[in-house]
Amino acid sequence: MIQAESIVRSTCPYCGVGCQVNLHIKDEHIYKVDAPFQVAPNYGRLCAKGRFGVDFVHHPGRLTMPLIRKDFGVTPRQPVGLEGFREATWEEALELAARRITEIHQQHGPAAFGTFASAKVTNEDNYVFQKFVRGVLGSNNVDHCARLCHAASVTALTIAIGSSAMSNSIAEMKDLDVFIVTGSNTTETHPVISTFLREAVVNNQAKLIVVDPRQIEMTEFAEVWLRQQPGTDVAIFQAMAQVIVAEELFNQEFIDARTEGFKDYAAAIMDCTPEWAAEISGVPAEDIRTAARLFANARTGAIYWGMGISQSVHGVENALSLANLALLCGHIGKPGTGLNPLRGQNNVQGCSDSGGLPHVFTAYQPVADDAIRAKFEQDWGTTLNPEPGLTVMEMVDAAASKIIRAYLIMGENPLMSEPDLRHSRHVMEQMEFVLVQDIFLNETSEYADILFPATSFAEKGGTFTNTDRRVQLIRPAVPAPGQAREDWAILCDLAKRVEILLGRPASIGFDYAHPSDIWQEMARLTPAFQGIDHARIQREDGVHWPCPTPDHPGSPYLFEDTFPSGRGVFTALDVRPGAELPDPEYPFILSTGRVLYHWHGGTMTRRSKLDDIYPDPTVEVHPLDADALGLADGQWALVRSRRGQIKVKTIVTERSPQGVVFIPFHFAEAAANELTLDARDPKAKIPDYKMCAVALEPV
Ligand SMILES: Nc1nc2c(c(=O)[nH]1)N[C@H]1C(S)=C(S)[C@@H](COP(=O)(O)OP(=O)(O)OC[C@H]3O[C@@H](n4cnc5c(=O)[nH]c(N)nc54)[C@H](O)[C@@H]3O)O[C@H]1N2
Ligand SMILES: Nc1nc2c(c(=O)[nH]1)N[C@H]1C(S)=C(S)[C@@H](COP(=O)(O)OP(=O)(O)OC[C@H]3O[C@@H](n4cnc5c(=O)[nH]c(N)nc54)[C@H](O)[C@@H]3O)O[C@H]1N2
Ligand code: SF4
Ligand SMILES: [Mo]
Repeated sequence: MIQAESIVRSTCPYCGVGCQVNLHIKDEHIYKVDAPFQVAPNYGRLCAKGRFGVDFVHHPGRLTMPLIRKDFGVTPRQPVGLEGFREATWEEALELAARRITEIHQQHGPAAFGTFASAKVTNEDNYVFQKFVRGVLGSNNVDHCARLCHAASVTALTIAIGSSAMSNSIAEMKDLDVFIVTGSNTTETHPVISTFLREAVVNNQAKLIVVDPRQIEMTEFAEVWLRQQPGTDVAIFQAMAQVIVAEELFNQEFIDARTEGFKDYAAAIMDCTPEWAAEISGVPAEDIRTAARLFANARTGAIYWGMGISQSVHGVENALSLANLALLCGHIGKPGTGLNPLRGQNNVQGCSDSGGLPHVFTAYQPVADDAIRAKFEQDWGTTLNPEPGLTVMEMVDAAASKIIRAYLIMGENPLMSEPDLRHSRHVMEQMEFVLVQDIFLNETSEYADILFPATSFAEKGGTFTNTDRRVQLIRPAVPAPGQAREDWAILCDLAKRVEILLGRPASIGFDYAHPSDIWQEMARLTPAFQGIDHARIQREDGVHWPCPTPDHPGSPYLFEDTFPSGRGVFTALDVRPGAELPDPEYPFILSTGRVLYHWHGGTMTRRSKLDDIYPDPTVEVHPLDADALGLADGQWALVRSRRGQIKVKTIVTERSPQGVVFIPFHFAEAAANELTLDARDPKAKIPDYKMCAVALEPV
């Protein structure tokens, strides 16, 4: 029941910190947001986005009716604004979508579908999404933005220790001793976490090692800042390991008890001296030694990382080089130690946990495992496809070669977030059917045949799982705009219609009364969730999975006694170059990423008052480069790569090193991904968003 004036507890819809918020409601409007002081993970703290950025909920651009493209069926399709769509009833839109999906299924089979789950929607929404795709369409082609995000970290951690989630909780941060922050602009991207990390330094004399090419704010708190050339992390971290081995600073007891491959690894990295790494990375050898000694001699040592590590053609090797360090020093499995990829989206952990990945059901149970598949088959009452599906960028490839003919997209904006947009757009133009489910019209849904209006986080119930695996509730606080409906409810209706059109004898089950029913089904099929239900999350203000039984306390930190794969594995690594290096024609390295006030493709923050604070697309240019180019602060610059060009406003700053320019990817009118390169890590298939070659000139 929504009351006239009330305060509704919920979870911030932006980043993976998962701050708890109080939404203050009057006349069906959120007029203020603050945070409860006694509650983890944020204890009263919020950043600008949580506090001021949820006004997108009431933006007049919210989708309120199902929309059908006026030139339905015409290919190649062109992007259209709202005027290119006509309003439809749910009945008509669902029926038409179900019919097209069924036709394509009958003609081309399950492989014709490419589907995008969403790190913005709830676990329950995502569970239903993948149940529909796997159980009804018979396809495992379901993936989401995690592929563009921590895919390399996930692959690396799976190799090293057999699990990919962050191993420690936010609550441990204030008690850190020594910690590394690398490839994470924490103050802008996980702002509330950054306050806990900074407190560890300021209040507890913890020592921070920052490894980042840009002078991000965290460097102000660092004991050591290693400012490397982009893309040279493996050299630095392997040289740190070499120092630890050469000076015998490693943890022999831990290595003997918990790891394998140490001898070979130690022998293989003998020549990777700090001097060798200095040559490759530009970081002074002595600083690498200092960092290595600090980390190895720490009482507890933790590593936090972000996209600077993961989004690289050698992202898996970058992350493996971090795992090696933790294993070498035994800095894992205790409070305040561990390997911590900071998860980005509010529910990116949860989307993966709920089965939004091509090779696994819920909580990483492989689709290729006969026993696991049999469990789901029995529960759902159908047979399931044992072949792992395609990843995001492989779906683009498959669509380009006409294997995939239909895209089903829920809560993602690939035509802003994928690299080399010109290519992605071209593929989109050729699709036979595009179904999008979103809260706004965005750059992707401009290509949709049918657009379903979804409710936002403020209008529905369910759970998000934050970066430290804490499952938390969202609650309906304001009414849905117009006829917008919950994502799971839309999917259930669609799935049932497709089942009937496909002539299925019985439904595999899409009759849920409430998101808690969906959670119950998911928990029943997922050992790690069996001790969690909505009532318990409400009682305890969030529960950390794994939590196998109702009396289990939940798991704030992992790997105390063992790793999921048994022993931790060392991997000696080769240093490999970036995919596209600067040359005389394109003399600068382009690094892309984020700023505090905006979110990804800008769909939400650019419809918020935050846009007044940061209204224009920008490029950071070092003063010496700006001088040479004749570019002044505030002047518009044309930035070109081999793929495209954009116009952005210059910020002259030493934040980016000489020879490197930084562009945030939040601005549709100057999308950074017009410039980026679709070069991927061979194992994780993640594109490199942190290094391609560009040229700049004043406009
Ligand atoms: N305000 C805001 N916050 C967000 C988001 C947002 O869009 N806006 N998005 C969320 C999401 S999904 C994610 S994944 C996270 C991402 O969070 P971050 O990973 O912190 O975000 P990026 O801006 O991509 O920052 C990458 C960092 O890597 C550094 N870097 C660049 N090249 C290299 C390199 O070669 N090596 C190393 N070691 N570092 C390098 C950059 O200088 C930068 O500090 O943020 C989340 N939080
Ligand atoms: N150049 C460059 N590109 C990058 C990156 C980079 O660092 N540089 N980073 C990559 C990374 S790490 C990520 S995670 C991706 C992010 O890429 P995306 O996930 O594609 O980006 P978002 O803009 O977050 O898209 C979320 C969409 O969900 C919608 N939405 C919000 N709430 C709801 C809801 O409740 N229901 C529904 N149905 N929809 C909803 C929003 O309106 C928006 O359209 O971008 C990647 N792309
Ligand atoms: S730190 Fe993240 S979760 Fe917390 S208020 Fe900011 S955007 Fe929201
Ligand atoms: Mo991300």
